[in-house]
Amino acid sequence: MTIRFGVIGTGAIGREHMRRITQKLLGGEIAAVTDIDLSAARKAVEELGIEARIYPEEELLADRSIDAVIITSWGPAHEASVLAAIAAGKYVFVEKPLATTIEGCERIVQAEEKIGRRMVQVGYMRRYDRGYQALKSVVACGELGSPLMVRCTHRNAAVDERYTTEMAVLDTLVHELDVTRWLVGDDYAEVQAVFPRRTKYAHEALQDPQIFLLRTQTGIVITAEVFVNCRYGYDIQCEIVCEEGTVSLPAEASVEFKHDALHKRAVPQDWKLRFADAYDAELQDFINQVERCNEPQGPSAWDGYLATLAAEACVRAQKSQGWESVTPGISQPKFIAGRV
Ligand code: NAI
Ligand code: NAD
Ligand code: ISE
Repeated sequence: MTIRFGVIGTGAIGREHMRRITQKLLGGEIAAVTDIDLSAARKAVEELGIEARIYPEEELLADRSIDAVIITSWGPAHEASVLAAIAAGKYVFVEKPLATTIEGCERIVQAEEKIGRRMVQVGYMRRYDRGYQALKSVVACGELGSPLMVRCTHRNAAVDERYTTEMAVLDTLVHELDVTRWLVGDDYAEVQAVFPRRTKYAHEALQDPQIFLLRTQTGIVITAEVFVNCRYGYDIQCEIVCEEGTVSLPAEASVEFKHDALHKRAVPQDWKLRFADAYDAELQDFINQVERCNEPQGPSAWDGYLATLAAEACVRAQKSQGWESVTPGISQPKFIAGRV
């Protein structure tokens, strides 16, 4: 059976996901597309040369021939689309963040809870990256002893004028907030933000770079740097320091140059290339599960809720510059496996 997808939001990543489902992955087709700007949806369909229908979101969700939706609109629009899709009985793959507010995430967790089974997978694709998976298995096997500290770096080459200080958390740091608790198997207790000197390349309203300190419930301390105008490219690093050794994210495969007395290596310029295999793997897994009428197995609405919960504490910490606690207001639904 081929899964018929509806795509909501045809910006940068919406078009990327449409292309990978059409040209690379097995078992899915893009059958319907919408965007708040319908001409953007039409352009995306024409560029890809597919037959998908183009209509407003309400009609897309009412279309019984659509099995699942991919929500790739901007973050603040996710909640309304996820809730409407669950109500229409569609499986949902939603890009991160699940929603930009804690209350919005709670409403989504509760909507799934009413149905009593998972319908939602969140696009925290790093869990499907082979480097992160290798890191997790080293920590889990216990060979290095318990993890004590984690050092993360998240750098983008540049951002545009619409990118704000809060987006450094809600749009960018959320990846570390999700993947680090998954790596070390522990939840966050408190967070703090520290602002270094600003780069001259940040626009006036943006604090860049930023550093976040996170303490987990068992006392692991994570330092996470977000620097979104680093100029030289897309650079993601992670080192876990344990009692008897350290383990680091492997450098991605890229050519090395030896030329003119220098030894150089190419740096990816954005997320599209750096995590291409992980995006393929997360969507293929989603398709495979939906095809078998199974619940999605990737990051859950509960994972999305916990990432936004920690993100909201980080936004408070940006303002207070003190420690802020991370306290869930709802409990984990029983049908979501009890893993961190
Ligand atoms: P974008 O700005 O390029 O595209 C967003 C699209 O959504 C635009 O075409 C816009 O017209 C449309 N849109 C906005 N509100 C809408 C609504 N209510 N209904 C329908 N369409 C709507 O943004 P981009 O970079 O594609 O990001 C989209 C989402 O993907 C964000 O949630 C972002 O966090 C996530 N993302 C995830 C990445 C990852 O590594 N997992 C990488 C890049 C983006
Ligand atoms: P984008 O701005 O390029 O695209 C967003 C699109 O959504 C636009 O076409 C916009 O018109 C449309 N849109 C906005 N609100 C809408 C609504 N209410 N209904 C329908 N369409 C709407 O953004 P993007 O870079 O493609 O990011 C989109 C999402 O993907 C964001 O949630 C972002 O966080 C996420 N993202 C994730 C990764 C990742 O590494 N996982 C990378 C990039 C983006
Ligand atoms: C973008 O939305 C992503 O998710 C990228 O992975 C991240 O590096 C970037 O900062 C975000 O804007």
